[in-house]
Amino acid sequence: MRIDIITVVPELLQSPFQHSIIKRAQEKGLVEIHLHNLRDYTDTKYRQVDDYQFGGGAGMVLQIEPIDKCISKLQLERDYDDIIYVTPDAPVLKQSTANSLSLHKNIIILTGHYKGVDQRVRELFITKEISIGDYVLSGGELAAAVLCDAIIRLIPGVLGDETSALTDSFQDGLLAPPVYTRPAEYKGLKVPDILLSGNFPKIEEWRHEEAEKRTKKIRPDLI
Ligand code: 6GU
Repeated sequence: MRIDIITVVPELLQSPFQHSIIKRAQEKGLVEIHLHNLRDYTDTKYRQVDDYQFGGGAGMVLQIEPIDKCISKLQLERDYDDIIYVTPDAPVLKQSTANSLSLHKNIIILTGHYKGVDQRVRELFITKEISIGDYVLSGGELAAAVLCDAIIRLIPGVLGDETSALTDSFQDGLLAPPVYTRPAEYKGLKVPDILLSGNFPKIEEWRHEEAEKRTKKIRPDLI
């Protein structure tokens, strides 16, 4: 899979992809991530890519021309399955969205900053809009990092144990059950006996029940 990210703050997107699972996914050749600085696609003085909004109001808006130039250049080189704009005024990211995006070959992610992008960008180029939750971040870069992480870990071969993504919270519509490791007792707090029993069908049953209990308590909206 190839992911092209268009941003005015590429620095914000460097570290998130340089560690752990996402780093190894790139080393294994399972994903390529390319950052594009929107300011490289303008000839204007001071490399300005934003301007005041028509009609007045606080906040700058990213202009269509540099975005057009950047996306058009990328589209000359390959076809894209989706051109995604990350923005708080969009449907919220779900595990099912990440699942289907992980099957794509090439995607572009456009990140907004300031007040967002000129509406015509959304109408002309964007095929999918995604928010990562009901709160506002100062820019779309961290949201793009979250989205990429959610997608990349699902690409076959990225996680060592192929089944581990399948037992994530949300994969079956439930939160994950509690997990424990050694020691079996710590300051009087014991690991549930069932997990030490070696009875794997019973353990699976227990985990499912705990997942249901947890979901009912913390996220009843998921039931
Ligand atoms: Cl995608 N961008 C920004 N700026 N804030 C957000 C968001 C995105 N998703 C939730 N809040």
